[in-house]
Amino acid sequence: MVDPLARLAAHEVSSAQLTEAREHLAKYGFTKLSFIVPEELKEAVAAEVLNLVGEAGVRRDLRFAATGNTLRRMRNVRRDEVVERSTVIPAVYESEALLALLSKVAGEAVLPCPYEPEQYVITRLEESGDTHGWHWDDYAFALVWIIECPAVEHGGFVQCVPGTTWNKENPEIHRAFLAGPTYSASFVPGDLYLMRTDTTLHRVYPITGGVRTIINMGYAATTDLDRHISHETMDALWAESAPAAPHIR
Ligand SMILES: O=C(O)CCC(=O)C(=O)O
Ligand SMILES: [Fe+2]
Repeated sequence: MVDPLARLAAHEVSSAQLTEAREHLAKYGFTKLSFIVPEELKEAVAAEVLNLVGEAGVRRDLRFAATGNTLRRMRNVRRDEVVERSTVIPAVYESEALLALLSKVAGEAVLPCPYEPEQYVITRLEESGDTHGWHWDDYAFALVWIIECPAVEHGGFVQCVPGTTWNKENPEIHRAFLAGPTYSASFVPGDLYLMRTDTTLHRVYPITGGVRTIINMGYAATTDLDRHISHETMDALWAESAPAAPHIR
């Protein structure tokens, strides 16, 4: 079998593709990036994700005051469990070849997240009403790999409001909606997208059928390394056993 990471190092993308992606990211807060890795690597990552989510996933059903009490109803596998049980995913996350391509799309350095629990997480939406509700992320970028996804009739598509910022004490997400247009994008298994997640309010539309499985790889911008970042929503989200409604006010 060909080593999927060797394939990644040799993977070529055109400067036209990178330029188009950079412009889309700057305008819409996200860009589809399905060309950024070879198909063999997508297959290897998908195989590890599906294996992990079957073995180690934990159901969550939480609301967070820090994002205006929006819902997280999902199954997750945390970063530590991924590291223990897989080989390809941790290596891909740190791949210099991938980081260099992402940095070209972002127009600035895209760096591994200094806070390990936020480096990657697997999320599966599997029951009617499951959703990753409106939120911003703690770090600047997310690379999301779509492994399984229902047809749009059953929800599961991504919505976002670029150019918005997160005040954790007073999130005012309704004001963020009024600040600019909300964009919606659907993806299919095998797609990847990059989002500027600290300044793009985003969610996954609730599903009414099918299964949606992704792995989200979180990355930092240079400015994230200098400022203090609190991790309360993510720490609660990925806690060992989901506590009863920890953040409801
Ligand atoms: O599932 C997605 O497409 C987005 C996931 C997300 O926003 C997150 O994990 O923070
Ligand atoms: Fe997010």
